Amino acid sequence: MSLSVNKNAKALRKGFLSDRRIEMKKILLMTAAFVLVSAGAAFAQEGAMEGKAEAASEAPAPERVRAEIINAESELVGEATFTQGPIGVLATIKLKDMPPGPHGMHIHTVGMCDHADHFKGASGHVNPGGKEHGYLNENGPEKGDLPNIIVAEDGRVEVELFLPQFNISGEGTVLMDEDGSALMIHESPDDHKTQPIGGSGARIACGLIQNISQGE
Ligand SMILES: [Cu+2]
Repeated sequence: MSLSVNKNAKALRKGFLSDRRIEMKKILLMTAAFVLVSAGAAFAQEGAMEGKAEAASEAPAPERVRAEIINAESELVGEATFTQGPIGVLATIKLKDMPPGPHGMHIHTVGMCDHADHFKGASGHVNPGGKEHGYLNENGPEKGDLPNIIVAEDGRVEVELFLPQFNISGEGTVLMDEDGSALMIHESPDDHKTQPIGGSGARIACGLIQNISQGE
């Protein structure tokens, strides 16, 4: 664009176009047309960029969230991933350095894992329906109830679990609600019946469920 303007200016200085007014008109018309086309293209591009900005402001729902699991000494002992499926969430949980044997495990309502307050900040089990605790309780279960994990003698355990009662985000019961949620592991087995936590005792490990990238 600027090149053709320069050419025109040079030509004008030489008096070349003064003898050829018709040619000049043609060139000017062509230049004007080019300006219009350029302006149109720029406008279209701006529109496209605005569209992109709008899409970015509505962040897409996360399809996978993670939790780094810490023990009561705040040491990292494992991790969990929660992947959204067509109905519900598929979880994988890997732990090490845990006391062998069965341990109660639940989704607690608040995304907070502070070992200094014995993970109490995570509050109780997710239970929007006001049910009683336990899979084997006729007035249960709570949505946050999960099966026990059974840690091997070497302190490790790895499980895959389907949580049809949860979605990661959106409507209904979701892991990523306003105050988040936490995966909690207790000292003792959950009998799936006794109130309020199946007799599973102290909170020994906690994973804050977060929308963070895989990092792998
Ligand atoms: Cu619990």
